[in-house]
Amino acid sequence: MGEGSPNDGATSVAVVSSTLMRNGVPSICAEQPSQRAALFSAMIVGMRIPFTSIVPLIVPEPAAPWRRALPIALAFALLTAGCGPAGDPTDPAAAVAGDGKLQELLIRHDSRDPAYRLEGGAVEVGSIVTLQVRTGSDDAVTVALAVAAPFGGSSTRTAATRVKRGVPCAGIGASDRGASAELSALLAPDPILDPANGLADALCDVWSATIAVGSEPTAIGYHFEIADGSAAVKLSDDNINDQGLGSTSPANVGGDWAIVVSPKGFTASPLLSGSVVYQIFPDRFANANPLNDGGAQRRYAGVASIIPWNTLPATPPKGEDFYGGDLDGIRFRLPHLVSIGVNTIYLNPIFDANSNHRYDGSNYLQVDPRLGGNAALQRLLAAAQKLNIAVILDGVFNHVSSDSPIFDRYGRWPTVGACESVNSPYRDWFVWTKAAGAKGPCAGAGGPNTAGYVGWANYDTLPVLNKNNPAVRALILGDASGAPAATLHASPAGDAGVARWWLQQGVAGWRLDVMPDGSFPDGFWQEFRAMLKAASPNAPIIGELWNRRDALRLLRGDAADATMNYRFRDAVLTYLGGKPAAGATDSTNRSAVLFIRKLMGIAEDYPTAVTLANLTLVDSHDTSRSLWELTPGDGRDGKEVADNLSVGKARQLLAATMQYLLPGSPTVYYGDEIGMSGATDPDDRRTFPILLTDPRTAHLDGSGAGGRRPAPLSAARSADLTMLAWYQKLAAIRAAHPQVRGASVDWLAIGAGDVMSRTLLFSRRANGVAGELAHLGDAGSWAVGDLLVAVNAGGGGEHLTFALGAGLHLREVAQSAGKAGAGDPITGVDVPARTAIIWEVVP
Ligand SMILES: [Ca+2]
Ligand SMILES: [Ca+2]
Ligand SMILES: [Ca+2]
Ligand SMILES: [Ca+2]
Repeated sequence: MGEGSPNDGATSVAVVSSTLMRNGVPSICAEQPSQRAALFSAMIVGMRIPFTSIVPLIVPEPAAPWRRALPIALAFALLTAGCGPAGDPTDPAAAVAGDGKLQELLIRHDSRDPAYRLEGGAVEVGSIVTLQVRTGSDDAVTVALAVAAPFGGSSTRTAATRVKRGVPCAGIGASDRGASAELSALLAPDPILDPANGLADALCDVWSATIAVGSEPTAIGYHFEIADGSAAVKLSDDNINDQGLGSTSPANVGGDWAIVVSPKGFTASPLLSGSVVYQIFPDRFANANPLNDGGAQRRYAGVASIIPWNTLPATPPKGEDFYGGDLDGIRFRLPHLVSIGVNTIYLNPIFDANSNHRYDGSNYLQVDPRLGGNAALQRLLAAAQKLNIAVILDGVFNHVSSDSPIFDRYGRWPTVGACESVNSPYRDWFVWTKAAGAKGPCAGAGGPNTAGYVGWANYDTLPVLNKNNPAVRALILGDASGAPAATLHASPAGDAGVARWWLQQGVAGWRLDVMPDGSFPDGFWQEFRAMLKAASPNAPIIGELWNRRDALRLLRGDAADATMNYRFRDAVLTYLGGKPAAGATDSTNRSAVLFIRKLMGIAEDYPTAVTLANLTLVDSHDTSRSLWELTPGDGRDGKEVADNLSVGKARQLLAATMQYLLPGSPTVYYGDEIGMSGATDPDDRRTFPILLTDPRTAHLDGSGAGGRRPAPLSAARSADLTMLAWYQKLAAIRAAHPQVRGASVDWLAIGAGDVMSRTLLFSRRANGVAGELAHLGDAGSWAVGDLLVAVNAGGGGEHLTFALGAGLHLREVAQSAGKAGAGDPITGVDVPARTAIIWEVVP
């Protein structure tokens, strides 16, 4: 609950939910010296401004009594909600079925614990998933499983069956998949194990129910409903971290746990699995040919300008400032990409367009002449293929430019565009908004200027295509019937459709802009996938799926292969100390425990094939640069202060470590690897500084024949070759240890600070199986080549203890701070502030 949070000004606050509840009162209310920390959620209800939010907090004990650790408004809220120096309202001996009470501290479900969800993570069609829930023994009268299929729909309830009665609560469930036993106790704390709760000897029942997931790919949501007379609670996911532990509340405040159901045998594109992806904003990466930069052409209402390399993008962004980057420039810089392990390039849009971002394309079959046209793309594809680099294009199939020939709002094309006449052959390709007689920029039944149209996000430059129109579908998807291509646009592509036609030209696959947009009808992306995979089974399909709900709908094996994993970005940047993205609620929480929980929750949401393919990015053209977020200081001036920048860069090396050494396809936004910074659009789209170490590319700042002199660069904005060396080292480690491209990661330990620690240790084992752990003391379970990675995101050194067993030999492979690690890695090591250390198991 930071400053300016929406509950400011709330006149009434009710605490309705907590993972540590005692008969409706958060147990944290009682100050317990032995309780080192508690994680709880509260629902804040503002009466003046209707608002609800789940607020996650870590409250350290005994270092800071909870009232002092909390924002004053929340502490007051807890007090008014009945928190105070309470006694212990939970008396296990008093439990009775039918007494109208529930022992909420004993109620538990953990989707990552095999004792509670027997088939973890995503499953294939036809599976039966067994779900179990713990209650106090002979406490609850009814336990029901509520299932919503698809996720977010209405629920149907089935009674759970009691399968165990009167067993020690502490013996139910042991560890989370993918985490060591010691770490599980911190990742998924069980209140009965806290001596302060006096529940060590409590007895519990276990209830069980199953879900038959059906025969179609889908996403299923579930929660539990537990009742004893008037005491009725819902046990649902807790919204603190997706999946894993839940919490009880009168309402389903946190939402359902999710089970993704994928087709049988679903595998991601091998082209994408574990690839290293490099994202390029083409106008800003490299300008090989100043002669194609173009002049001051009219662009919508404005005029394009050509800007010298190294100057900052115009603010506010109008899309009219061009730097002259082109595809031949990318081709000349391919060796640089190879040096950081890149084998896939994702290009922001390249088709003919009026803006520098080119999300307003005019012609799906024509590469912008400013980029060198179709011939330059062919040269790039041929050169990339020689280096085993695949090229993925940005598919903007939702909308086109208002200045495109098929729309022709400005009357610049010989075609009769949809905006020009109701009799245009393209009229039904768009969606019209004004009735006859109304005003609008286009021709309507009442004559000129009597019709309006739907533009994406209300931008009038981006008329939305009507994807229900068969001709529009044929344009994108092709026409399986073999009917003649009916349109100007489709004619060069023939019946292939533009998506498949570009595959025939050597493009590997597509990133799909605004994939979840509601204007794509049901089944559109399933048809897109079937069409594309029939043409090329390996063609990657990457969705622009920002939020979890969209990902659950489109990332289950029948639409996209992978997403731009912004959830990974949020987790990494928060942990490393940057500001989380808008919408994140946990700006105060940067602990290793919460970071691990977030990554486990993401992995649990997706089939393994998706986890392998997901683009593990830390920024893109749509976000601030990660270095910007990780650097202390305000604004450009503050972030370019040398001391601040060095903190940010140390953290950036850790971000790269997470990208390159955790499961997924590390995705480097052009220039991250040499220390490019910048706030969000347009500042995240600066020009790539020249690498003076490579004279062959010294002219790619547009200073070639006929070019303009680039602006000088300050030291803070120059290419950082030390950072580049770290990316190159990570690429070399990745290449030498193929298990890094797999899905198995084991979270082994965190630093001495326990739940407040900023230090973590994970392994990537050569024979690793996702979710299965070696016993740490068992040297025999480790193999030569296994990797261990320690990361300390904090500003102070931390000691990390890990007992790997006698006879195990480790060799330090790399250290981001450039100093040798102190201590004995077999039993523990000091990890300096903001440092990553990587070891491998040697004979
Ligand atoms: Ca009861
Ligand atoms: Ca959870
Ligand atoms: Ca150029
Ligand atoms: Ca025209």
